[in-house]
Amino acid sequence: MSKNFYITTPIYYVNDAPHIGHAYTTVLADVLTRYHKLMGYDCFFQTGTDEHGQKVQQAAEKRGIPAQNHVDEYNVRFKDLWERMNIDYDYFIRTTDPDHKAFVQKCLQNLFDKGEIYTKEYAGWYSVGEERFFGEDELVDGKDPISGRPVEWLTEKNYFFKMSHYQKALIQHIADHPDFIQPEFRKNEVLGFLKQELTDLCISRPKSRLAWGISLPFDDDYVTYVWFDALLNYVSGVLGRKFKDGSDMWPASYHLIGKDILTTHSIYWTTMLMGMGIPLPQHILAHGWWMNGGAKMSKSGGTAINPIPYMDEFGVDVFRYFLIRDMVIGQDASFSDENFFKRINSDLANDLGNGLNRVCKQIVTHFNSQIPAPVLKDSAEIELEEIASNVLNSVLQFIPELKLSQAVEEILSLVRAVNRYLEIKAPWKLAKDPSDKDNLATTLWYGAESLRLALTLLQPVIPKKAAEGLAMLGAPATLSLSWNVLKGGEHLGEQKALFPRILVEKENQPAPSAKNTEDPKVIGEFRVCEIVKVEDHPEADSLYMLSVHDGKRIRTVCAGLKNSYSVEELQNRKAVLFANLKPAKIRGILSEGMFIAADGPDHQGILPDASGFEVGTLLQFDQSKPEPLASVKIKVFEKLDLKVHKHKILSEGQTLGLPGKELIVNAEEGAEVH
Ligand code: ME8
Repeated sequence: MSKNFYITTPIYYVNDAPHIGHAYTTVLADVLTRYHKLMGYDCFFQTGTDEHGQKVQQAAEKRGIPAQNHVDEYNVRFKDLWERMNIDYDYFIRTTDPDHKAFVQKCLQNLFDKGEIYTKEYAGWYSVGEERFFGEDELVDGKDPISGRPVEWLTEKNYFFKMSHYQKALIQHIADHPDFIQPEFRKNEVLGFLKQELTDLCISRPKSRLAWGISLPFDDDYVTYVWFDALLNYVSGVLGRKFKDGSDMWPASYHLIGKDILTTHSIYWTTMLMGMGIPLPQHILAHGWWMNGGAKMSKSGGTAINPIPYMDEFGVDVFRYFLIRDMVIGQDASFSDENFFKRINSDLANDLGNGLNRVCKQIVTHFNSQIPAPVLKDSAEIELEEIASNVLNSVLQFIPELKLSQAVEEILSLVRAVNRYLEIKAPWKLAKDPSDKDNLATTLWYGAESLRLALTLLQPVIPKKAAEGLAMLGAPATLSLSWNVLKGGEHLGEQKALFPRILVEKENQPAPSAKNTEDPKVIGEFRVCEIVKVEDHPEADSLYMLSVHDGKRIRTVCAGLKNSYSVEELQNRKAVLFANLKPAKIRGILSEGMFIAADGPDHQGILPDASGFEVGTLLQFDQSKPEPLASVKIKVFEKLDLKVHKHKILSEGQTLGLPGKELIVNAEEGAEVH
């Protein structure tokens, strides 16, 4: 199988400033390129600007400057943003480049000579906004069906490309290449469109109406239709370029586009290529839209969000992370501060940042900043290594399928597994007993090595932060997807707080919605219970095996509380159980639920004081109603953002307890609750 990868973004109109929508497609291409490089592919990544056509001419007119000056200034806005976002493209194409213009003219002449382009008089409803004619039956309330703006009746002679000739061949191509247009439902949309008869494509504009474009080589009174010009960038940009193995870059592996330009790519572009006898790209992938307040983010609609302030305040990588993690390719996604803060705090500050700090801090303290070599390999280590290997395999499978959001979620599941492992092994406790030194060394090495792999896998998404994290762990500079890369004796690098928590003011938080299925109030069954029996876990030194009465029955719960409480202290104590957690075997014992506990200064768990509540009571966040709850996986629980504020347990500004009676925990302000 060819290990070459040529990926493109749309070339963006230089009529306005770039926004998050543009940033998204470009980050997506960058991340995919970096993943493919990591997987050993030879890659070429092209982006650029679409500089001709009516929109751009109008933008220049509005500024009162020649179009060429306007595009020379505005394309730089995109280049600057890509530099700021650490976009490692190989070539930035501008449609005003002489090479591109020459190629467009060559293609036009070639099609004209072959009789694929003809001239005819055309009359129709013309939309200035969309730069195209619409049929009477396409208008909505007499207006442009896309932009809703007025249309005008125009009659003019124009040049047409025989697009209709290729309708059958295109349908056949889509049938023969089921993954040509992705996702599947977009392919079906195109096939649906192709059920109607295709018309021919008007590829010219009279200069009397639009002067800013590439002149037709066979009629100097006309310029080329901007889409015919723009689409050719994908080929003109790689003319004469070769991959290292000598093969041509065209056909592209992937055209990444937003769903707004699916028709131009899957119908205009493909039939143009067929007409010219050039092979079709391998895949066209249409992603959804970033929405703001329920509407597509767009400059004209006043809903565009400028990415720069987010990056200035919170950093480039966390912003890249959010874009990649929060949009499932194909679906729309909503951009809001709330979603952004939540995602960064839970995934990067809590899970990744904390895990890394925990491991590094212990290595600094107990091994003089030198990575310890693993000595033992018990079932917990075997399990963690297995999780790491499964995560790696899933990620390598998700990437070629372009399921980036899912890939990132997999990687985070490894990070969470490391945090769980650390809680079970409790290195801070092992450190207290010199006879546990081997176990401590093993625990810290396994924690560090798993986090090294997670950071390596996240590198395409957060290149700078991943490099810093890997340096903190003393990992070699060359990225490696193998296991067993960290070497005992190597020094840790500079230690820093990689992902500071974003502090969110309570009053800025939106009203909680009880319908949200990820809402802690709805998913969490926080039940007061009594510990009736305390035993050591037969297989894990750091765990207790507790028999717990939940008001209805006795359950078994495994808990890493040895560092915090003696057997006597736990006996007959009331605690709060996250009771609808999916039962899971912990080192051979089925554990049905988990206690909630605040993080103490030495990572010991501090149980809340539930003595004032009846056994069996279902606690709630302020406004939630108790209702039967389905069991949830640990992953879901870990996403809850529970914190101590004024000795109470808060989630999204709401307090856990009963109406008028709050649950109290004797932990420090801001402590995490797990
Ligand atoms: O269409 N959400 O340029 P354009 C996600 N020049 N992506 C978005 C978005 C949103 N809200 N808004 C824009 C053009 N995009 C032509 C393309 S290609 C030969 C010519 C992204 O400046 C998305 O990739 O209007 C979309 O397809 C592209 O920007 C449109 O950029």
